[in-house]
Amino acid sequence: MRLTFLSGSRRRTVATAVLAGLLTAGTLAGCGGKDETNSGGGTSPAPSATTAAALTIKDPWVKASAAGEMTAAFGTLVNGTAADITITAVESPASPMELHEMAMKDGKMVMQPKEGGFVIKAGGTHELAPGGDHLMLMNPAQEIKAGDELTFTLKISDGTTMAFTAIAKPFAGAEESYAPGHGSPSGMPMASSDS
Ligand SMILES: [Cu+2]
Repeated sequence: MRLTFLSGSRRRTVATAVLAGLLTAGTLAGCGGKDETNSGGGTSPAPSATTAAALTIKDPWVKASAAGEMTAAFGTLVNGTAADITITAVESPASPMELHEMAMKDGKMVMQPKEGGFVIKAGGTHELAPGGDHLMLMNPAQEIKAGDELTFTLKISDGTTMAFTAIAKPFAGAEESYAPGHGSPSGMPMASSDS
């Protein structure tokens, strides 16, 4: 299986090369030549994703679930740049998506949309894990079976994106209840309600 996020460091190298190229171009004005601005089919996006190229995710996975049942994607985001990266949204063909955090509401931990998105500090990591921040699949169109590979696209505040593939696996936890007022999920059992 090919995981696009694995190429992060290579793309970072490319980004560095592009930057070096710009500097060189400034010095050798007019050596223009063949860069990638017009190569090939024209279907690939502009090669400007320098920030996204340095954002990677380790061990991405999705909790297997039934069609129409909320579930979530996890992994460890790694910021390889010298600047903070803010993830403002996430998309997937598999489901409408939201960025979620866990928060205390009325004495209970519930999940809710993360105001302002996820911030990954310069050179730092940001864990997405059951019981913490996660990428929420609000309403998967189809059953997500163990072994399925789902693609996700993270949207970054500078306008770039970062796509990755996560594999589905069974998991008994991550059944947090949803904060009231954001649309209530019937059939989302509460992990621990001992109040
Ligand atoms: Cu959630």
